[in-house]
Order: sequence, then structure tokens, then C-alpha cells
Amino acid sequence: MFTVTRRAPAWALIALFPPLISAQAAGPGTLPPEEQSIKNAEGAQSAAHSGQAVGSPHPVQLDAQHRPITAGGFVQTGPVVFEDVSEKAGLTRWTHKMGTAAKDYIVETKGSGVALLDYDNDGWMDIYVVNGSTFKALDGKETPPHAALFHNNHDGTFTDVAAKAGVTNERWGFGVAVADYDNDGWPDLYVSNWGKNRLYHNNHDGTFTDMADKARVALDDPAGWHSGVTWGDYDGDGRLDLFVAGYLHYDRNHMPTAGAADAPNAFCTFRGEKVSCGPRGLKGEGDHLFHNNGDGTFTDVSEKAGVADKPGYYGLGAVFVDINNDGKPDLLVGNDSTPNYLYLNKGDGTFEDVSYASGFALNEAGRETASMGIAVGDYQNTGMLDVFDTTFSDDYKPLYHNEGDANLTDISYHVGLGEITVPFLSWGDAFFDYDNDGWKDLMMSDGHVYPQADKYAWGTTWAQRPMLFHNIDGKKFENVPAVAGSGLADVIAGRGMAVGDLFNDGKIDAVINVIDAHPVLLRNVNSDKSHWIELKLVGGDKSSHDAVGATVVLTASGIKQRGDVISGGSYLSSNDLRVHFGLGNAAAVESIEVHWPSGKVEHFTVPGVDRIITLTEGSGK
Ligand SMILES: [Ca+2]
Ligand SMILES: [Ca+2]
Ligand SMILES: [Ca+2]
Repeated sequence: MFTVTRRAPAWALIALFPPLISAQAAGPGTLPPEEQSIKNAEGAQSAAHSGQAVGSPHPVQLDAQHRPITAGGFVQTGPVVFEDVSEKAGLTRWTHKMGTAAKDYIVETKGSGVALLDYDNDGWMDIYVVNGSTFKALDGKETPPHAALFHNNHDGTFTDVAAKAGVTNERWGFGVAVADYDNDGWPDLYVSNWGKNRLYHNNHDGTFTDMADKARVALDDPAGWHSGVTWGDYDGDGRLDLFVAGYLHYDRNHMPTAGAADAPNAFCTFRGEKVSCGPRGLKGEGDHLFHNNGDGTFTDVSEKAGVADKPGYYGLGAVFVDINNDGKPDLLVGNDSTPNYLYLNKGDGTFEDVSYASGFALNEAGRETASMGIAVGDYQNTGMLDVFDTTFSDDYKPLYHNEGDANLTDISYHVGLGEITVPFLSWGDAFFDYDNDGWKDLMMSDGHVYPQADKYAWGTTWAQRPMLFHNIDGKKFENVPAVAGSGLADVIAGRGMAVGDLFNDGKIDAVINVIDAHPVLLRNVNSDKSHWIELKLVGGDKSSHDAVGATVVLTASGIKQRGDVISGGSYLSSNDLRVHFGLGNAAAVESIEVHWPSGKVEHFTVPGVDRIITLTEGSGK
């Protein structure tokens, strides 16, 4: 296995990498976008590489078969957590496509997201998988790739009904998030693209209608590349508002190419090799917050609310959650190669930017990371949400421990998530209790952006295995070994990932959108016989109907756990909105306390465990 080396203190890193630190002090994003490329080119280059990575090359880790650890390190026997059932489920008949295999341009490398939603309200989670596109398709020279909506047939199989449902998108797609924005009891979808975005309203009959124009949330600009999407009722009026992160302002007529005269060469090389250019050196796209007016239209309030991202940081991850337990959803944005944002909701329609003060802007070494996806979860069962962030290869993946009062401390190296995550380039991420022992575990999907990784001995690979970490009593995360032939040994170019209970058996499964390949469905077949409960929340008049923003505090066997209803997060993806709890040996629940988005707190009693229960606001005590 791995030799875990002790973390170097921050001062040592500063001593080792003065060019990067000084570049960051200048801060690419602190400059107006129009000045960024020039200033970046002056300041941000390091001798080793530039482009998307912020870490320095690390020693190569090979397994016993001399494979890079990202595509190896398998064990022959051991507990199997996931079975890859993609083919059996019928998901392999659809393929993701994003540009060409050469990946000459950054827009071909980032992949797309996944959403889990029950679009037909039959009680079974369906799967929406966003597709990319190709330059030929944009030019009308080939049929554009289409998104898939896999209807759950309740028998372990799924059928792609995207065409009939009217949700094929057929644009260069990236992010997706689920929410019932009009409170009619049916989940709707927002899809972000390079170019115009979509707001798919659910018509209740298996079809959707794109309302983006009418709702004024389309962001119709061919160069506008939008990414992470999250829904949250920031002003507490009972209607879900929409946040859309911007990645790059990427003009197809001026896409820099490695080696071209006009390209900032420092941003088109990785370890001395020519690769796709960016995001450093390229113009960032701002972020948008849309207030839901309740009449089918939205108003862009980004500037007024203070979340417009004026410096044009490269946004990817986005999620509304209550980070300081004051009952109001705060906003987290993971930015690629630039500092992250943490905005605290002031309750008056505006946010306070506490990115630096909170500790979320930079990692423990004081450096901005190439943030991809954001996972939030109370992994210690203390009642506060912690934040995990996926980043580039040659960089560890930070876990920000919530100290309370919006103070986040990167403790990755203290809990076993440091050294082991360094060779991986990670995207989708989620906290969930895969073994139902009452402690939320952590998973991520992985894969490189540079196909060149397979040509050189960089210690990383284009296709990588997903990683799963077992939470040991809230103290440590322990790598779950990838048993050969099991889902954790799938070597794939993973991107977006969503988790949820696809088979209604109380075990949380994962769906990974794999770039240029079919999606992977990892069915949770862990052998535990632990108890569980899943809660579908239905909000009342003053909450959103799907209760996005609600928090549940559940007590069983004297242990309190927290679960949240969250739309968006991970990487470009959206999880099952039902709140899942593993209960270990507890065959009964002592109490369930729901903090509804309306502010109301209610207590519920349930008739038993090992089942999915609907809790409706107003029916508790
Ligand atoms: Ca369904
Ligand atoms: Ca709806
Ligand atoms: Ca667990």
C-alpha cells in the first residue's frame, strides 16, 4: 500500500515554491479579466508546469505490477462495496462525447454532470446524464450528442426516454441541478452549457418544456461557459432561487492552441509537454444568482447580492448550504486555480464574502487549488457541515473541518485524505454512509484532463479508478481497497458523479458520467445488514415543496446525525434529494427533528426503520 509521509508545514512549502506563492499574492483573479492574461503570463508560471495544476510534481507511486497507482493498486480479495451494473442496467447503450480524443482545447476536457431525480413521481430515482458536443456538431456537420434521461424500470434496468421527454439538450453541456422551482410537486432541471442554458420545466406527463428564455435564465452568449448549478431559497420566500457558476468566457473564434503564436505558452504546458491551454491565461466568466419571482420568471440579482464574481474566477463547484447554522442558506463556490468563495447569507437579500476569513479560499498551505467539486456533510456527527473539495493531480484534496461560526480548517493530512489523494485528479464527490454504520463516508470520481498523461511517466493516468474512504468514527478516513473486478477497480475517465438510492434498498449507489464513454452505475452491494431510514421531505406553504434547504437531526442509539436536502454540489451534479441515514444496530429511531426552510421546527415519530418515509411539513409536532 502507501507510505504516508508526514505533511510538510506551510512554511516549508513557501520555501520550496516561491514563484507560485508570489503569483498567488498577485492573485490572477484580483485583476480585471481583460488584464488577466498578460499579468498571469508574467507572474504565475512555474518551471515545472502551469495550466491547471497548482501542486508540484510528486514522486511517482506504482503498484506491484508497475502501474501508476491511479490505474492500479488493486487487491484480489476483500469486501466488495460496489458492483458495476452499467451494462445490466442498460446504461452502456448511450455514450458521452466531448470534442475529439486529442483534447486540444480545454472545452473538450471537463466532462459533464449527472442528476438523480424521480421525474415521473413513481417513487424510483431516474438518472439524467448531461452530454457534451463536438465542433462538427456546432457547425451542423454531424448529429449533436444528446443527453440521456434514464427511466428507472424498477427491475434493475433503465430506459433512455430523453427524446420523448424533450430533455436532449443537444448543446455543449456541463452542469445540472434538480429542484421543483415552481412548487408544483414535480422536479425540474436546470442545465448549464457552453452557450445558452436550459430550464426544463416538468409538465407532469413525462415531458419537459425549456422555459429558460421566458424565465430569463438562459444566459444566451455563445462564449459563456457555465458550470456548477445549485438551487436554494436565499431570501426565505418559499421559492427556490438559482445560482449558476461561470467558468470561462471562451470565444470559439479565439481558442488558444499550444504552440500557437498568440497563446500564452506558460498556460499550455504540463511538465514541459504541450497540452490544452487554460484556464490560467484565459478570461473567466462571472457567476449569476437569479431570484425566483414566483410567476415563472427570475431576476438576475448577482451584483446586488454580492455574488457576481467580478474578478472572473474560474467557477466549477457550487452549492447552497447552511454552513453557520443560522437557518439561512449560505453559498459555496469552488474555483479552478483561483481562490474559492464562501458567501454568508446576511438575511437581507445580500451575502458577506468571508472566503479568506473562513479559511475556504485557500488550502492549508495558503494556496489556491484547482477546485472541481464540493461535497458537504457532517462526517463527525457534531451537527455542523464539513466541506470537501476535489482538486488536480499533484495536489492533495482538502477537507475543511467546520469549527463553527463559519471557520473552516483544512485537516486533510490529519484524517488520512492527504498523501493518498495526490496522484489523482478528482471531480465528483459526496459524503454518504455506504455501510450504514451511522458515519458518513466519502467518495470521489477521478480521471485526468490531459490524454498525454498516458504517454509519460507522470505517475497519473487519463483513466483512473474512483476512490472510497471509510469514515472511522468521525476520526479518520480509511481507503477502501479496490477489489479486482469490483466497481472500485473500474479504471475510467470519471467526471460528474451523483449518489442516491436507485434500487430503494437503503444502500446508496453512485452514477458517474465518464467523458467520451458510457456512464457507470456502481450498485452498492456492501454485505452489511445494518439498519437504515430514508426521508422524503415535502415542504409546506412557506417552504419550497421539495424542501431543498431543510435539515434533519435524527437520533438513534443515542447518536445524533445530521442530513440536509441539497440541490447541486459534487461536480456539475445533483444527488438524490431524499435524506438517507445509516443506523447501525439501531432497530428504532428515537427522534427526528426537521428544520424546515420556512424556519419551522417539527418532530416526527416513525413506525419503523429499513424503509423510505415521507414527512410533510405541518404533520409533525
Ligand atoms: Ca421515477
Ligand atoms: Ca416543478
Ligand atoms: Ca459509514
